[in-house]
This record gives sequence, structure tokens and C-alpha cells, in this order.
Amino acid sequence: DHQHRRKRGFFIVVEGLDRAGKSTQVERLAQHLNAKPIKFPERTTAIGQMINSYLAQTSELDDQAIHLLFSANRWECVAAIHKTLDAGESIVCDRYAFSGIAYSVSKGLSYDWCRHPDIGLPLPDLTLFLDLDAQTAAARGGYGEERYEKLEFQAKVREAFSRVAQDVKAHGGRWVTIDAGKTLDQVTDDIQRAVQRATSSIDRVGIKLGRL
Ligand code: ADP
Ligand code: FDM
Ligand code: MG
Repeated sequence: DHQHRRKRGFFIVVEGLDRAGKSTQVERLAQHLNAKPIKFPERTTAIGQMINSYLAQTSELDDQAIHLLFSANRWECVAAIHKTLDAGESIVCDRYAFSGIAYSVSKGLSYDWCRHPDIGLPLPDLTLFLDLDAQTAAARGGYGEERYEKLEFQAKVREAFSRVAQDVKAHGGRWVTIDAGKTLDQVTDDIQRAVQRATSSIDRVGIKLGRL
């Protein structure tokens, strides 16, 4: 029927360390694709405000508790994500469950435990990983006062992301690593090329999004 034949939007995620250039490139890609930019954590909800005060270091939470809040913050946005995609609009998302796993694993939590609460979330059509070494990232304007913005921790997160990448690819997800050390415009170019290549092979008519 008609509803089944309408093209859904693409769900594209941008991941990477702090200062890799995610927010800048998400804005550019969303504009380029005429897509809706979203981000995680989504700090405006009640859960998002708890996450925000944890990141701003004005509150303390157990590692497991904050991990589950990050995941719950994604789950509370799933209906809106589906609604947008079903209406034919694409989404470009600044961080997702892959950050959730990488940051918590870097604190010492087990990989499988970290993966569990996100099982069943919509699987992105494409994840762009903006890869940058922690030293170069730290040199970009320097880190602020937020939790996790420390060189040694970021180096661990980069390692954890490489395990996440293997896992995603092993489960049939599309994960493309972008060299985030190039100039802003070069990175934008590389992203647009990768998106073109990946999305041209996706049949959006009748084919639903996968699940994590
Ligand atoms: P993120 O969202 O990943 O933390 P941002 O997009 O906020 O990264 O960028 C962090 C800082 O690095 C900003 O000052 C931005 O202008 C700068 N920046 C982003 N991409 C590049 C790049 N390719 N080369 C140099 N500086 C960059
Ligand atoms: N972060 C982000 C997590 O630890 N888990 C998550 O699930 C997500 C989505 O929150 F330090 C961390 C990663 C980063 C911080 O910062 C969010 P930005 O500047 O809003 O991306
Ligand atoms: Mg950002």
C-alpha cells in the first residue's frame, strides 16, 4: 500500500572523541542533506538534566547508574526518531549508543554489560567515526571543565571505540572511519563522499531500520 512505498529518511550517526569535530560536522551534514540534526545526550529532558549535572560535575552518580541514564535518554527519544524517519526526513545524530559503550568501558565496566541496555535501539544506516588521536584533540582549544575531558581518559576511549567498531561491523552495521585530523573542509568533503557511497546502496522503500 501507499504507506509502505513512501521512502523513509536515513539515520546517520557521527561519533568520536571530544573535540573531534562532531558538532561542527553534524551541523554541516544536516544542512547538506536537508536533514534534522539531533544529539545525545539530549540534555533538555528530565533525564537529560540529570546527565548534564553529572557531566558538569555538580552531581555524583555510580558508573552503572549514569550509564543507564544515558541509555534511557536514548530510549525516551526513539518514538520521535521513528516519527521523523517515517515522515521521510533524515536524521544526523551527534553521538549515540557507541559513545555510551566506549566511555563506560573506559571506566572499567564490562563490554557486554554496557552493550545490554541499548539492545533494540534503532540501528543507524551509517556511523561516521571521526578519528583523531587524543593529543591532537586536546590541542584544539583545550578541554573545559566537563567530566571525561582529560587526555589519558580520551586515549582509553579511542581504544574502546575501536572495539565498538569491530563489533558493529561484525554484526552487519555500516561503520566508516574518517580522518578527523584533516582541515574542516576536507573532513566535510570526506564525510559527504562516504555518505553518498553508503546511502546509494540503501533501499528505503519498504526496508525498515535494523536494531542494535
Ligand atoms: P566535538 O563536537 O567533536 O567536540 P567540535 O565540532 O565542537 O567538536 O569542534 C571542537 C573544536 O575544534 C572547535 O573549536 C572547532 O572549531 C575545532 N575543529 C573542529 N574540526 C576541526 C578540524 N578539522 N581542524 C581544526 N579544528 C577543528
Ligand atoms: N557520553 C555521551 C557518555 O558517557 N555516554 C553516552 O551514552 C553519551 C551519548 O557525554 F563526554 C559522554 C561523552 C561526552 C559527554 O559531551 C557528552 P558532548 O560535548 O555533549 O558531546
Ligand atoms: Mg560536540
